[in-house]
Amino acid sequence: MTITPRKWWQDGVVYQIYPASFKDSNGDGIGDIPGIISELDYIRSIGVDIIWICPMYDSPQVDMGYDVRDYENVYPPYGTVQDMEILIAETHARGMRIILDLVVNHTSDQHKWFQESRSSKDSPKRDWYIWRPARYIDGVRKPPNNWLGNFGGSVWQWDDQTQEYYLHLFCPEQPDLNWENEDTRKAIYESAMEFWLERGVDGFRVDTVNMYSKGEMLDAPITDPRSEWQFAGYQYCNGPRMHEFLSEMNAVLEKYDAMTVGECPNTPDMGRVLKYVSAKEKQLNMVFQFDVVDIGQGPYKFQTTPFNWKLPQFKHAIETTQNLIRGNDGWTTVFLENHDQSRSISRFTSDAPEHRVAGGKLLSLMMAALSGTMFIYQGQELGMVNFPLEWSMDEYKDVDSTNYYAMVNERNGGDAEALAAAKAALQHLARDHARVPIPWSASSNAGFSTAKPWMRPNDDYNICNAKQQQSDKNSVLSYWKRMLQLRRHYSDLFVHGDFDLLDKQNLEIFAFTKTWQNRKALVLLNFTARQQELQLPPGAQNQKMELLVSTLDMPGGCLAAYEGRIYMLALD
Ligand code: TEU
Ligand code: CA
Repeated sequence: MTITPRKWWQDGVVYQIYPASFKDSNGDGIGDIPGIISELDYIRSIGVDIIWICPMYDSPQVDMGYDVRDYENVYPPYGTVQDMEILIAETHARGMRIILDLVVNHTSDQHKWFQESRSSKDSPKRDWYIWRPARYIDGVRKPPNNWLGNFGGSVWQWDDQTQEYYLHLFCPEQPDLNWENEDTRKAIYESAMEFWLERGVDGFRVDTVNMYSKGEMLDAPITDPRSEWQFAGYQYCNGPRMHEFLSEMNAVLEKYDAMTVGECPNTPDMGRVLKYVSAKEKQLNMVFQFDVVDIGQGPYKFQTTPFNWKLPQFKHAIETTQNLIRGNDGWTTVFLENHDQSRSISRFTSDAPEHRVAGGKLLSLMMAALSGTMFIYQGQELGMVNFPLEWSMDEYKDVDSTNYYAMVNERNGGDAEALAAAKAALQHLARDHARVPIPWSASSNAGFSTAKPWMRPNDDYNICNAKQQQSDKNSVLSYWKRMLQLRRHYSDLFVHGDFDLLDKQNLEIFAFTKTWQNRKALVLLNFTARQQELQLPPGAQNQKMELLVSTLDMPGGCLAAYEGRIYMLALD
C-alpha cells in the first residue's frame, strides 16, 4: 500500500464567517472586516485552522453579496481591499489560513460585464451571459423553457430593450454567466480568482459549482401541476462540460496550492460526487453534499412541517457522505450548518431551554468523530438556536424567505392557515436563523454593535454569549474546544478512519464505529429527550471497552437525554 502524504486542508477545521453578522467595529449596525480582525484570537482559541469569509465583494446585496458587482473591490460597509490585505496577513500571522467564497456561476446585474452585455445584441460581451429569444405559445410570449428558479418564479427575465430573455437560476438580479464562452472563463479566472490568490488567500469555497454547464436546457418534467415553472435542478446541475471547466479552473488553483470546497446541490448520485472529489480527476478537493442538510425539507424546500423526518434518514445521509473516502482517493466534508441553513440544534435535536446545551454538545461530539474536513459555522460553537415563532415576519430579511411567504400568500388568497403553515416552516428552516448577529456579551445589542444591528439578535443573548461561555467550563463553547483537541489527538481515527453504521433502523439512538488500523471507537448518540438504556448495539457486543468521552461530566449507567459518548474498543 502506498501512503499519499496528507494535504494541509484534510485535518484542518474551518470556521465560516458571515461578515454582516459577525462583529461591527464602527457602530453602523453592520458587521465588517475590522470586526473580524478584532476577533481572530477568539477564533484561534476555538481550535480552528482555516477561516472562510462569505462574500465581502462589492455588491448591491440583493442576495447578501452572492450578487457580485465587482470581484476586485470590497462592499464599502465591510471595508476596503486594504482591510482584506490586513485580514489575510493577521490570519497568517496566527498560523491560520483563509479562504474566500468564489461566486462565479452568476454576477450581479450591476456588474459592468452584464451592463455591457445587455446594452445591445451586438455588444462584444453579449455572449458572456445566456440570452435566448422568446417562444410563442398561441401568440403569447413565453420564456425559452419552464425551469423554476431557486428563489421561485421562472429562471428567465425578459429584457425590453433588446427583446430577449436572459437566464438567472437565482434572483433576476443575478444573471448567469455563459461558461461556454472561453473569454468569459478567462476573465472569471483573472478577476475573481487570481486577483485574490495574488493577495495571499489560500483557496475558495466555490458557490454553486456544479451549475456552470447547463446542457441543452430542455423543459423539465412536470412535478408541480399547479405551477407554470418546474423543478429543473437535475438538468442545470452537473451538465456535460463540468469536467472540462473544472480541469481548467484547477490548473489556475494548482499554481497556488489553493484548496477548494465546492457546493454541490442536487447530486444524490455518489458516483457523480466521486468524480468531483477524486484526487486523480483534479477537479475539486472536496464538496458539500446536500444529503444531510436536505433532510426534512419539502419538494419546494419550505413545503413541509417541522421534524418531518426519522433518525434512520439522518444516519443514512451521514453514512453516504462518510463512505466517499472508503477505498478510493476521494475526500469528504463534515458540516451541519452554514449561512443557508437554520441552526442544527433546532433542526436535529431540541432547542427547548433545558435541552439546548445538551443538543449542542451531542452534535459537537458527533461531528468531532466523523471523517473529512470539518466546517463550523459562526455561532454553532456557542450553541445558537433558531429565533422563535413569536417574531414577526418583518424579522425575516432573506429573499428566499420573503419570496416564499409572498408566493403562499398569493396562491392561497391570503388564507390565514396557509400563512401560519408557511411561517412555521420558515421558523424551522429559513436561512435567516443563521444570519442574526453573533452574541458577544450580555451588553446592549448583544455586544455585536453600539448601534441597532441590521438583524435582531436572539432574545437569549444575556445567557448565550461568547463572553459568558469563555469563562464557563460547562458551556457549549468549552465543549467544542475540548472536542476539537480530541479530534486532533486521534486524527487518524476521527478524521481519516472508516465509518460503520450500527443498528440502522433504531429510531432513537445513532450508533457507529470508526476504525483505523488496530484502533476502533464506538460512538453512541441519544437523539431523544428521554433517558435510554445503555445497550451495546449488535456488532459491538462482548467487547472490552473504555469510555473516552461523554457530553456529560459524570456519565451514569444510562444514556441521559441527548447524551453522546465515545468508547475505545479493544481489538484483538
Ligand atoms: O446556494 C446555492 C444553493 O443551491 C442553495 O443552497 C440555495 O441557498 C437554496 O436553494 C436556497 O433555498 C448558494 C449560496 O450558498 C447562497 O447563499 C446563495 O443564495 C446562492 O448560492 C446564490 O448565489
Ligand atoms: Ca460596521
